[in-house]
Amino acid sequence: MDKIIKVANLFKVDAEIVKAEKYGCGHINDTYKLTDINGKFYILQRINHKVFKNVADLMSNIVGVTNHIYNTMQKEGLPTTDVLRVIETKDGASYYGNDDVSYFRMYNFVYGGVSIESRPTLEQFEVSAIGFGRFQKMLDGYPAETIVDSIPNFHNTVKRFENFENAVQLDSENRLCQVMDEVDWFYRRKKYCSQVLELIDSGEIPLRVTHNDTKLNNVLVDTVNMVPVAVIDLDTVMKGSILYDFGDSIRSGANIGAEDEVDLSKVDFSLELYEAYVKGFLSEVKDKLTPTEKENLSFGAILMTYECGLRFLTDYLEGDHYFKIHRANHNLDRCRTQIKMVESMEEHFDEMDAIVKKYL
Ligand code: ADP
Ligand code: GN1
Ligand code: MG
Repeated sequence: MDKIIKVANLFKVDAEIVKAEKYGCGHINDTYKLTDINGKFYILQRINHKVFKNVADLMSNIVGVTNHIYNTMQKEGLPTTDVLRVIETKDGASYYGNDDVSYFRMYNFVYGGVSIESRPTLEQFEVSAIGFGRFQKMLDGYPAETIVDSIPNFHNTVKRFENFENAVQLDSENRLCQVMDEVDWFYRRKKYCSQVLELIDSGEIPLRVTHNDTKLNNVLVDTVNMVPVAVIDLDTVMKGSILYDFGDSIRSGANIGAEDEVDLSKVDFSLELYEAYVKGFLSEVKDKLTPTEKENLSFGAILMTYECGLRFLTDYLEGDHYFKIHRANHNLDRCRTQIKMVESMEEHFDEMDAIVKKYL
């Protein structure tokens, strides 16, 4: 941790950083909670440079978006203490590092809320939906042309399927024989991949500035006063469909079990949780949705869950080099929960649509 503390003190902190500890459960970056000599906290992240290849562009996206949110909240007279902000280095840069030493950035520590990792209560999930819905509204009108794609084709499920097919063909780790059933399962649903992309291409679904990684633990919630505090993990803010943001929240939060639960009898899609999210999200954004977006909202949940399962399986086949793993078969376990979730959503699809209609 000495090295982390040394790096931390290169940033514009109020007082000397004296403690650093690993923090959070993200799958991509290395996150540290820092404490300065007066007991104040900060967040330092080692940016995953294999995933985010152009750190300068990535950070310019994040600085732009966080400034926009801060300014909007200030103009509206809303409290700004817990707004996510980039803390510069003492040299005035938004990040520190290079290819050799890796890349670091600092954020203020958001005190007012916590990450819920999985199994939210109905109320917590509704609050998370309000948080993501407000975030979406706040980005309405943000100049999309200033945002660089931090991961090109992030939610291009057709491309994701091609990557998956390559991994199957290469079978570089000799794991294919263990996952033939899962591979077959994804092939049987290949038609899902192009459905939203075709509607985007035909102009029926607009591209907006979206978060694209609206996992439950990426919104910090005040679980005492039951209010959303801050949307974090802004690495993937890019042009995208609102169906992606809605869908990924359902994928991660409307599960009665954890994303990596091994016992699949503990994993299932919950219509009650779905309803709680739909209620919160639509209370914020329903007025700006187009008819085609409304029609496809429920499918967005299936698509994002299918896509994430496909990505976990691809990573498993390629030797687990993308998502952080903490045990053998971790990505395979994650893939299997996504499969179970999709199957359950397919069974309940008409009820999901009825819930959307109820809150429109
Ligand atoms: P990853 O891309 O690896 O998911 P995140 O930016 O989501 O990284 O950070 C990982 C976790 O660290 C989050 O889920 C959250 O619990 C915590 N975290 C990140 N930033 C902050 C912050 N500014 N204040 C408080 N907690 C944070
Ligand atoms: C990653 O970074 P984190 O843990 O919030 C991933 C998401 C996946 C998610 C699955 C940049 O999210 O796309 O849906 O894991 N983020 C990136 O848990 O790939
Ligand atoms: Mg995260």
